[in-house]
Amino acid sequence: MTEENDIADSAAEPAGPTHSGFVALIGPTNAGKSTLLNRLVGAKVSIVSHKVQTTRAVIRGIATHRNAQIVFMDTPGIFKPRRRLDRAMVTSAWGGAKDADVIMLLIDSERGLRGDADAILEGLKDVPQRKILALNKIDRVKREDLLALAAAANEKVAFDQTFMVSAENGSGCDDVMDHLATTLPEGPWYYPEDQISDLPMRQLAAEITREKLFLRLHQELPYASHVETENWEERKDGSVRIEQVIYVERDSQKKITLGKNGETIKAISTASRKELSQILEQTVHLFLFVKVRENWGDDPERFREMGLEFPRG
Ligand SMILES: Nc1nc2c(ncn2[C@@H]2O[C@H](COP(=O)(O)OP(=O)(O)OP(=O)(O)O)[C@@H](O)[C@H]2O)c(=O)[nH]1
Ligand SMILES: [Mg+2]
Repeated sequence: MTEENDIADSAAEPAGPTHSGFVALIGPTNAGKSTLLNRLVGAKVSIVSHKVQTTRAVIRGIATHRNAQIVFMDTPGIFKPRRRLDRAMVTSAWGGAKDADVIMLLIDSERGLRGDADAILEGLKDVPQRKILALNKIDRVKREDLLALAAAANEKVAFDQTFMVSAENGSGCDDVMDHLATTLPEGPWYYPEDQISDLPMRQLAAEITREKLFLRLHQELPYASHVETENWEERKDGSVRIEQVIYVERDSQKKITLGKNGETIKAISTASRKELSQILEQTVHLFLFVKVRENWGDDPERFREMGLEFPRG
């Protein structure tokens, strides 16, 4: 090995002991967990929408800060489940919490403890891990309201630390990273330095299309749909051909997804293709097919594809 290589190698390895650990981001649906994950990792790893129940399974995003590798686990929002898919999502969120070294509860500070946040605080009481609180969307609320909210939440659960952040504009996020980097246990890194996610590209591509579908379609349709990548073909000219299937439950939903003269599916496809081209840094030819599968919400195979346990009964 040349001397030059020696220097390059030692620059890649952080000096001093390394720290690492898993941090589960849990919270009510729409609190901004996925937005925060992307912000902390510094790349789009998990999809985001203004609608509730966007994230469906645990997604890992890997960040490095100082000597620490922090593996964030984005989880589905916790809410009162109704459908089988809901139940699987909520189970997966609490499962993510169980696997973590630290649990970070994210609360939308505009909504406060109303609704599901209160029930989650109740559930957190029995969880043995170290817990930290992050009040998100502080760009939307007055400081005195934040202090009152922090006090109310800390009365219910003994949080090690409370942070006030805006996942949207990044405010307060460095404090979170500093805290985690210094408090996670000493230990080797779990992933190669440049890895930011453990999601296979085919699945991320399906998620990107699902995000566009969430943003474009209204009411119950997003929740009745599911996207899978069926085919991925790298072309000699450096481009990639991707085929995806959008599953819906009824023929009427298929019609809405296609839109008049195919306008809706075209808009979804264009938006998804543009973002995929950026992420993959290559030309993308995207082909979307809409299929009716009445009972996809009760099909164990679809759950496996999503990385969810199939709840029996
Ligand atoms: N103003 C503001 N909006 C935010 C902030 N963080 C997230 N949002 C918005 O909140 C909405 C929900 O964000 P997500 O990241 O999808 O929320 P989530 O908690 O992952 O939601 P689920 O996956 O459905 O549980 C999106 O419209 C975001 O743009 C923030 O700090 N400030
Ligand atoms: Mg999410």
